[in-house]
Amino acid sequence: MTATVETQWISDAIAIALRDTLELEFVALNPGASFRGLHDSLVNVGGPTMLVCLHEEHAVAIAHGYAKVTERPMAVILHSNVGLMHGSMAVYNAWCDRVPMVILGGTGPMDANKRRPWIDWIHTTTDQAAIVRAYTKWDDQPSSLPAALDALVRANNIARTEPCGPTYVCLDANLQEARIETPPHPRHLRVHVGSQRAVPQASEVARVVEALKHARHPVIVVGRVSRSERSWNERIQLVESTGAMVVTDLKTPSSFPTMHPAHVGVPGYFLDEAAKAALRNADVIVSLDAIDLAGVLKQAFGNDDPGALIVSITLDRYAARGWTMDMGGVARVDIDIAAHPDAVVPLLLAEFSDAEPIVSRSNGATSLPERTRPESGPVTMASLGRAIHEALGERQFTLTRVPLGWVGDLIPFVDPFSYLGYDGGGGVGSGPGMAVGSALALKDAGRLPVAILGDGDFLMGCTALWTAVAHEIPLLVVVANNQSYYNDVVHQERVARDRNRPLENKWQGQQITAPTVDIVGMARAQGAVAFGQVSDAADLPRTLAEAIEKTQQGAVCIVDVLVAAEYGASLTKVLSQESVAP
Ligand SMILES: Cc1ncc(C[n+]2csc(CCOP(=O)(O)OP(=O)(O)O)c2C)c(N)n1
Ligand SMILES: [Mg+2]
Repeated sequence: MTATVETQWISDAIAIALRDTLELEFVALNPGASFRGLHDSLVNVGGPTMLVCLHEEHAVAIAHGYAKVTERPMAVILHSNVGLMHGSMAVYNAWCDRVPMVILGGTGPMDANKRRPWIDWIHTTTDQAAIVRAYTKWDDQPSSLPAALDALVRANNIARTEPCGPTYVCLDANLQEARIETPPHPRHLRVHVGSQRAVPQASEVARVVEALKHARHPVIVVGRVSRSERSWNERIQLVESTGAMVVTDLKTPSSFPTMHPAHVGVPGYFLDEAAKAALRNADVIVSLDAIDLAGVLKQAFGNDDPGALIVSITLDRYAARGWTMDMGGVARVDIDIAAHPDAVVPLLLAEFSDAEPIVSRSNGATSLPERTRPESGPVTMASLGRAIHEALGERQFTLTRVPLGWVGDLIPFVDPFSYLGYDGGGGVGSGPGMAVGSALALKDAGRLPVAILGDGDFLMGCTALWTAVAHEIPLLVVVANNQSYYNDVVHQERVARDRNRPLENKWQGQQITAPTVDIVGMARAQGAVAFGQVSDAADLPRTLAEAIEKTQQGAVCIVDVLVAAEYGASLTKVLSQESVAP
């Protein structure tokens, strides 16, 4: 803003450093007195562009959604202890999703003599970062301007270093509000950002090349990879020149064209039968940072030895913390490469560059389900998916989220931005906020951001949409409204069967029907344009077309669609298995 204003206060220097040194373009926040100094500096001196949020959980989710697209951190400021507590679930989601994020907080004054009665005491804690330490990469609470700038530079670099994650710097309210006695040393003005990518050992890469050259049925399981178009193309080339088959999932963003003949089965949260069969038939299995590789293998092989040679390419060991089990199980691995998959694929590819493209040894081509138009009657997840796909037409789109009952072939993934994956930590309520952050990152990119959200997810997080309206971030949200927490209905049914209880009781405590929630009203209350409730599939094409058009004109649009409360048989089966549930 007014960059000419002299930086007199410590928070002025911090605000400017966030923008110029850390290169953070946006800061998401809900206000709080513990950072009133920094807030004043952001408003009157400069810094990242402020995004105002109605809940701290949304501030973090917005930064999460932004990082999913850009692979860069957004700054978030969370008010002393209470704001941090509100934001903590979303921090956990960001941690599990390995996205970069720089979180700032306020506390104190730590000098008890300077505390205002009552309020400063209840908002001061001795070790505020303890609330999120188990699922952040690093934290600090600096006591001077130079120390604060150092802490911020370090927080930024650590957040951006793979495996990425959130970092947290707590700024004493008194420190922020103090005058600058000695101007910061110019070294602090140095731009110091960017991640360092670990280089894999050549001998280990050579072993993988040998294995792939001799493999008759290689399978590549793709997990956490980047949004780089180049890496996307390299994966396709590697698959085509090795004749591998590919398994992807809905937990991670689109990583391989789902309609490619080498793509096996339908991406989901768990393996489908085709993917399991491909893995059982494999002689070499290469994991490109698959989430819970041990769990992937367990789904295909149970406790049996897979027989195949297993290659794991992941940096995830560097994201190890003791509190959460988010690293998944310990996989029996034959070749273990500690590097980012995107750094390894080109090295493998180089050894196959002369090879005749095999394209695929697979017969597992997926094809789009038959379209039976015109559809009418009650809406199912399948008919909703087909209608959205149809309405999108030739447009470039990004699905920021799909609901739990989604079937992964309803809308094919054709590029690295087709789909952004799930929420990381399974924390419901993040869908709207993450959609807003992703839509912000996609603004002006010529892509239509589309979030397809469960009603439970929408209702927990829908005030995040106010931020999209307030900051003019176009976004289309389709609510797959089954008027229930259906995921948990499936669980209650399982328990009812085990215990021989009345099956019809599975709905109790799970339905959102008495009263039904006015989702359209909730959306309009945020300033969004709302459509529906649509309950007949015949009305979907027209409504979706109108909503898409309005979104393209710059609106935030919500379409409330009443969908049948049911999941596909395979998801129902795996969800309700013993000890295999989200
Ligand atoms: C914060 C949080 N609370 C509760 C849960 C448990 N949970 C998992 S899925 C789910 C249902 C979500 O409902 P909705 O978004 O409507 O999806 P549906 O299952 O109906 O398709 C719930 C409550 C959770 N994962 N996170
Ligand atoms: Mg629901």
